[in-house]
Amino acid sequence: MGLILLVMAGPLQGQDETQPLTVPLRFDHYYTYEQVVEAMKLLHRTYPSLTQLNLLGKSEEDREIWELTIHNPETGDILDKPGVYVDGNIHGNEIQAGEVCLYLADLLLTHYGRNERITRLVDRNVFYIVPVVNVDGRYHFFADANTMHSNRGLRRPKDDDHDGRINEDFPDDLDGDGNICMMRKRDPNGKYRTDPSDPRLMVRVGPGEKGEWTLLGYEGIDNDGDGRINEDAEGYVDPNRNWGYNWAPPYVQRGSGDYPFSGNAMRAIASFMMDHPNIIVVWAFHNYGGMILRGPSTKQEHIPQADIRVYDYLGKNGEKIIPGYRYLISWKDLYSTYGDFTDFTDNIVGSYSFVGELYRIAQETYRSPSSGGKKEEETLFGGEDVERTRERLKFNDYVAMGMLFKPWKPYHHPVYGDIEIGGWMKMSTRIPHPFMLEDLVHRAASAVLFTADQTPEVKMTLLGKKKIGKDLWQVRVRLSNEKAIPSMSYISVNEKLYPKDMVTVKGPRVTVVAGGRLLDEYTGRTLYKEKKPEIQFLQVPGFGHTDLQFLLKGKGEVTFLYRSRKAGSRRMKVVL
Ligand SMILES: [Ca+2]
Ligand SMILES: [Ca+2]
Ligand SMILES: [Ca+2]
Ligand SMILES: [Ca+2]
Ligand SMILES: [Zn+2]
Repeated sequence: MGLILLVMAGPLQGQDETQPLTVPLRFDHYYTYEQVVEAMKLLHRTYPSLTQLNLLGKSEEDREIWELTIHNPETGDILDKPGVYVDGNIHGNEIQAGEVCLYLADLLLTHYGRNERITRLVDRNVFYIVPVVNVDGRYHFFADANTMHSNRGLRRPKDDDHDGRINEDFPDDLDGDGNICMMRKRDPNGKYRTDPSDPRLMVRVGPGEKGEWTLLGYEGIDNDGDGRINEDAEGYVDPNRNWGYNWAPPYVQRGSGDYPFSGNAMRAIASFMMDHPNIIVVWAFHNYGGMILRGPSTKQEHIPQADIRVYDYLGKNGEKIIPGYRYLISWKDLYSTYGDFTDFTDNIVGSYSFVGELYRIAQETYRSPSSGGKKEEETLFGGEDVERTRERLKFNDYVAMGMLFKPWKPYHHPVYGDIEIGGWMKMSTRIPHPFMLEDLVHRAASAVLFTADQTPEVKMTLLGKKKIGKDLWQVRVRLSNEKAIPSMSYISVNEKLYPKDMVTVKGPRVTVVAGGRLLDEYTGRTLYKEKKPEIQFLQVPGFGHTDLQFLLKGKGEVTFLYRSRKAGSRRMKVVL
């Protein structure tokens, strides 16, 4: 018992700075911001030929935002492979998202050359991994006393209560335990009474019942003497409402910032993405709720059915890879948000994007299968359910060794007088206890790898070559793709986000007389392009193919070159 407590106590504080980091990385604890950076540098040092470490920019408080690129340069140029971008911790308090990214990097690198599937992925794809987007948020989440919800936003100075002072009244860790918990005061007119089955828990009083407690919010005093408590903490700019697509000002979308991309990290990542146009899959990890979300983030009608089919295929497989997670649509199944990251990547970068909402609090159970009661899923959106909270308290006691919930303790408050401080601690509720972390990071990384494996793999083959006259040839070329994701998204095609894929035909002694899309290989029906038949524009669908037909005059060698922004390039030589 002593040993278990010793091992778990360090990690639950989030760090064990006496232990040097080693590869493979460990996922039985959470890494501080500094340790995440150290871990990325260590992976890069250990696998220099498979990685690049890029400094994307600096945060509002001058912390470094790092990106780790994983690919095998021996199998092709970096921009010539389907790019998979994965990030986490854009909300500073959503820390396990960073561990998912680190785990993914660690898994790819430590298994390269030893595991066939991983080796293939590293050879065929390129992974861009940003474990911590909101670096100040993660730093402060570990370094300062927090609730499980605080230090979410960017550290952009903002006067929340318009009193001319900035960030002057944070919550305060009154009892000095590193957590911002709740304050409660005995009050016969209060809205809460003690739960008879667990005195730590309060339940709302019913009509005609007598109250016992008033809840006074998070721990804190009136730091600036303005008569209000905890009214102006960091920010608030929400880094996931600050992107330059479908952005809305703060009176429409709380926390959107002064203008799109006003956050340093947003600007740095957007610019990185513009420099890496091969990104076709995006994963952004958050907590919590156990969801795999796709866009749009507000009600928009422009997403083509053909893209939705791709999303459904990937999302439904994701649901199976992470048991209990649900594949949902952001605006429809949750709520609408403006200036969202994945709306930006879907509609500007032209990727297929998912948000992984990590961790189901339903895993915190203390119940035998025969005891009945509500199903875990039924409590997911239902808010706080007393029965579930009782169960979670038992989970805290008997499984998490009391590390999630702080027992109520008396405290003398300068304004409220005699109160009690207690409740769920910062490393609870949204974040799994470290003993559950390894399962979480592995399954989330596996969902990413499933989508990476489904990025387009275009093959160019000669479908037919027929002499139809003197020096006149009919040549058919097939571009096929046996993966689920097309060579470019249908949004990208419809909204003309960038030029379509191209096939160019060149031969020193060959003229392209005609060329176009072969619609039916049996009837030969072809949609010939009016001008410049030697350049054809196209998209290669998922689980399908696109055929071209050319009439070529001349003889000798002719080269067909396929070039795609996201699916790489292919070259084929044919001799007439
Ligand atoms: Ca203020
Ligand atoms: Ca405290
Ligand atoms: Ca105040
Ligand atoms: Ca104030
Ligand atoms: Zn989030």
